[in-house]
Amino acid sequence: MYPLTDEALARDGKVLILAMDHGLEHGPTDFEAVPETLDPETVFEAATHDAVTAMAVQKGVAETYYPSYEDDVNLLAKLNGTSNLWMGEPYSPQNWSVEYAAEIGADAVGYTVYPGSNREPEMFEEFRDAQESARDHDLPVVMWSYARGQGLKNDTKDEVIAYASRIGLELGADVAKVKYPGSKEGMEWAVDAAGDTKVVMSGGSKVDDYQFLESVEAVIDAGGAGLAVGRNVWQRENPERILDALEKVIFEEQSAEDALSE
Ligand code: FBP
Repeated sequence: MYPLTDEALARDGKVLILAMDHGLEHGPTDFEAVPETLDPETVFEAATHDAVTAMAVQKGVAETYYPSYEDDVNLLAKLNGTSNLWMGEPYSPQNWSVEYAAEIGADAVGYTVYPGSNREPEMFEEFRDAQESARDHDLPVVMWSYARGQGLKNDTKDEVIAYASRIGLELGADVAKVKYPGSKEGMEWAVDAAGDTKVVMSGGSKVDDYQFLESVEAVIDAGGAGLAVGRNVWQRENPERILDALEKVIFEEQSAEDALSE
């Protein structure tokens, strides 16, 4: 397995990706909870926190806002993405090339695949090209691996999540980002199935501090590398406080309770 470049995406083998591609994936309503977050700079500021190992954004946001943050933030170029307005079978077109992402200063690339979609074959082929091109540029690859489509609707059964993380290994991702299966045991299976591919949990919609940190603690206990999170950080009025707690749970392996009590 290709070595995950620690400086690019991880610290001490652990990962905390701050994702902000929601303007494309979900639309601007995601920013209503904290209206200042409609301005991407607000989220880039949050990403300067020591706990954040990379920030995931789409091309337009990277082009416009990343130059001011390139000294303080690692860029994870989210290469593909689709809007919520699209009602077809799950599919995510590529919006920028690996070459162009590297030119802008990307430290890593991210790519969504929807195993189980009728359009899975196309997505696998497109992922192949992006993954091989990322290898040429020495950029680690994060796969957003979401089994979705036809009969599968956001399925978080243990075997589906373990299958999703395994697909990350099979197709050559350095990190597989999967939905939380709901238990530490489910996550252990996903971690084991992925072999040397690191597994991170996808944040999901906002929940209270303890519930959120408890799931992150379970991921770390299960051998997961960490988290890729958006709303559970920047939909909070004080993102720094939750990032402080995440730093304790992910990098210092503290319990959710201890991390919140300080
Ligand atoms: P959240 O932590 O806010 O769920 O963000 C993680 C993420 O993968 C984003 O990169 C992406 O925009 C979003 O989730 C997509 O989630 P879904 O396809 O389930 O709506």
